[in-house]
Amino acid sequence: MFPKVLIFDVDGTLADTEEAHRRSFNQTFDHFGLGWHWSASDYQRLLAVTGGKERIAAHLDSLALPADERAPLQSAIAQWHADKTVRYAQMVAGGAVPLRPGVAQLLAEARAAGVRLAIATTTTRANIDALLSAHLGAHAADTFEVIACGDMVLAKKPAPDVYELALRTLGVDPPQAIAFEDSVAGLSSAVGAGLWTVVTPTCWTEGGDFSTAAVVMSDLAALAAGDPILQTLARLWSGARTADSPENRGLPASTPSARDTAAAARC
Ligand code: XBP
Ligand code: MG
Repeated sequence: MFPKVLIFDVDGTLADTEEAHRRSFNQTFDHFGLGWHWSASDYQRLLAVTGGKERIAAHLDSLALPADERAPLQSAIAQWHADKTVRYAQMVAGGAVPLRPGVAQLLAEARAAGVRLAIATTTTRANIDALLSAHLGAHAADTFEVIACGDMVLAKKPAPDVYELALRTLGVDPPQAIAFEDSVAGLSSAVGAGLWTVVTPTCWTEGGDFSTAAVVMSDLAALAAGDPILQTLARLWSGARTADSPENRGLPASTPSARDTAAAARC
């Protein structure tokens, strides 16, 4: 028995994108002469704030500035974020950020099995289109029946809104779906929407409290031990639906793939 739909987070789940986001933010800050630079450790801390515009605002709030200096900067955030989005989209459109291990395989298996696919993310549609077209071809966005983005809901993750929007648009109830996430905020959002959730942390999000996840592992390829990923996933998911307690947590995480190790080094 397969779930009706798989709902994927984007950043950190479909691809380990946050280094590209960080570099894009810093290029924008340079371009506008702000004198800001987010190091990897700055950015890992700032990732607790979901949404690029909100992240910039949080950084601005942390600066000791007189009100008459702060106000014009606050009103420029949308312009800076638009510039950053163009830079990020150009960076990923060229294929600089690969899909994470197992993602392409699971998407292909799901399509072949008639399992519907959707996205629920905090990022923008422009970023999604750039990433997907780099890896899934010109009609990449058609792979996902519903693409729910951050600016389509009032409250971004960890609020459940973006997953609830995806489920409502799909016309699917939570028990018929599986969510895939990489972060604590994303897990809270998916679980808040009632979803059985697989977490594959990256070096930016590892070490979070993933205790409400159904499965936590280094990447989706770890589910491919001998069987198709979808088959292993469906077995865990349907087992969880029949068993009282979620007996599927804590699967032996795979040894980090070379790419994950590289990502860890980048972090
Ligand atoms: C992660 C986020 C996003 C990205 C940056 O999104 O919180 O804000 O870090 O993208 P996801 P934007 O839900 O896919 O993990 O600058 O477009 O917000
Ligand atoms: Mg994410």
